[in-house]
Amino acid sequence: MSNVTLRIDGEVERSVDLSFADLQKLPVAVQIPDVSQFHPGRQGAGVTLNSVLALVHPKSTAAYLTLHATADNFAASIPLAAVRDEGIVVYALQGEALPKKNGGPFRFLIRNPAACHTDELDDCANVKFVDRLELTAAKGRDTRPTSDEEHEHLHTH
Ligand SMILES: Nc1nc2c(c(=O)[nH]1)N[C@H]1C(S)=C(S)[C@@H](COP(=O)(O)O)O[C@H]1N2
Ligand SMILES: [Mo]
Repeated sequence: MSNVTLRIDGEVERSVDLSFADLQKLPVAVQIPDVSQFHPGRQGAGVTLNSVLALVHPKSTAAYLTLHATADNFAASIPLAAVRDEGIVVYALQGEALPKKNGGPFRFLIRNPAACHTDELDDCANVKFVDRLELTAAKGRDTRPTSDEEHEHLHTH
């Protein structure tokens, strides 16, 4: 089993570092056994964003969720209120850690994202290899492509 963790910090009462085992132990009611129900073509099991936020107790000052992927230096920062009930942290595939080819060990998914760069909650914010969920008062780091050209470049490099 993998011992890598997902950090949740920033404007919170208590930061946490969550492992595969920690996520697996969360109640059945917050588990999403198969994300392909929302995203045909994407695989894995996850937990609701709300269930992991409940562990850190966001402060009233937390207004943005900034998703960091150190692996490829990618980040997206989205309004917390809009994403709260939409976000999923994908962490498993067939009972094992989510493979890198699926964006693992942790991948963020929005249940119903808008097309790339048409909205704050777009497909580009479905951050792969995410290792830190940072709650911030203002909009944080965001490296998402803002034009078709940038988007094309990201997908071909
Ligand atoms: N870490 C990381 N996450 C990322 C990206 C990236 O380049 N790095 N690209 C984003 C973009 S622009 C899109 S459209 C989706 C593509 O997800 P997919 O590979 O599952 O189709 O991942 C998003 N998550
Ligand atoms: Mo995208």
